[in-house]
Amino acid sequence: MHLRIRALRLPRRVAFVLPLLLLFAAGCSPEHYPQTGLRPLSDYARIGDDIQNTTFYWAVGVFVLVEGALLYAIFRFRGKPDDPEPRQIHGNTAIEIIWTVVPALILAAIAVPTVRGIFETNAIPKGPEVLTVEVVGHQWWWEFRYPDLKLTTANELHIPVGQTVLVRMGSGDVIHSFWPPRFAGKRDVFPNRETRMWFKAEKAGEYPGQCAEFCGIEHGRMAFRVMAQTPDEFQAWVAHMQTLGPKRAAAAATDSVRTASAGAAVQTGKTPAAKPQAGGQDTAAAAQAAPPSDPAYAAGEKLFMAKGCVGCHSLQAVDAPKGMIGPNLANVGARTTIGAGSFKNTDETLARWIQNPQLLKQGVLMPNLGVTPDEAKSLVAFLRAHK
Ligand code: HEC
Ligand SMILES: [Cu+2]
Repeated sequence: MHLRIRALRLPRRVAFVLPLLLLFAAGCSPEHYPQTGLRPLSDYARIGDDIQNTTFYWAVGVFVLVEGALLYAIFRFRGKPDDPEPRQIHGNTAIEIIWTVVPALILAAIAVPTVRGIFETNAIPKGPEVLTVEVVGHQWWWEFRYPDLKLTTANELHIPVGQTVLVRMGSGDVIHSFWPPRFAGKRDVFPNRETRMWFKAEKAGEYPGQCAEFCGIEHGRMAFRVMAQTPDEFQAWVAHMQTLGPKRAAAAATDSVRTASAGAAVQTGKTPAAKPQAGGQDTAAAAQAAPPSDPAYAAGEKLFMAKGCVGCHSLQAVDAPKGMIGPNLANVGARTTIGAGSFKNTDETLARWIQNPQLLKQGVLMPNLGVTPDEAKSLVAFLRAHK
């Protein structure tokens, strides 16, 4: 009687648990949660993904065989009330050899690609086509430096599709972990020690990344975005960023209309007479020069100095000083997010951030500087023009 009731209860439990499991699995949808390591978009990520798949299929095979044998034995040899006691046995050399040798062979089959993958991912790509990026982890944001291009930016890593990127990583404070899941697995980032990874992105797009090592109160808001661009788009971005140098900053400060040629000079490393590059860049640089005539911009610029923002933030992308406490703001006006991927970069959030960063990101290492709403408006106008 008791047994019959339990047998009846089982389907109800299944009916309850199954939808829950389905709901759970729906949470894995890569469209809504793009921060996934299961859809690789680089050669490096594919190495890990292939090993994971190999291991997974072996595991499924083992699961089916073992559970199948178990279920078969349970049903085929189940006891009935008046069965005699079965024959008692002890040990079976043949079976023991089989269940030792077969798993050993399976483990070897998994170990070979795994060890090969470890060596492949640890190799350092060399050659003129390799783009080196330095990643510096900070509490709680990411600094990206391009030593060969002399560029610095923050929280948005621009890379060209189809070109191998060598990522050399370090930390300005505690241990972090750099994790751009579509392109590579997690790799720890240490103070005073360099770690590396490399990858060649396969598809243009904007992809999320995240610090993956608990590093303090705002670890959860230490995200970044990978902007994978076509080679042409990337070159245009580099050319534009190279107009955001110290000369441009100086020229803008004196309200010079010649900013465009100064920008071009930084870009080519030659005199201002050097031939301008693509026409679009000159207009971009000219647009940069325009804002100083806006009174809000001028007021914002004064506040940026007076409130001490300048002590923690650099406004030049070219040859930016190292070891700044806050993110580089040379192109902050163009970035999609602020607060290391935490908030959309709208004028409203930017103003709220400047007035009270602690309110948006508790414990953040940017102090509350007592900026009034009006002052914040001017600072937003100033920063928005830096793009
Ligand atoms: C003591 C150093 C310090 C000072 C002074 C400072 N900041 Fe910051 N700022 C930071 C740090 C650190 C962050 C990064 C916070 C984070 O995301 O965890 C930051 C972030 C920012 C960001 C967001 C950047 C991004 O891409 O996420 C903006 C904008 C900004 N600060 C503007 C200002 C302005 C304007 C002032 C002056 C009113 C100022 N800061 C003063 C340290 C400072
Ligand atoms: Cu971190």
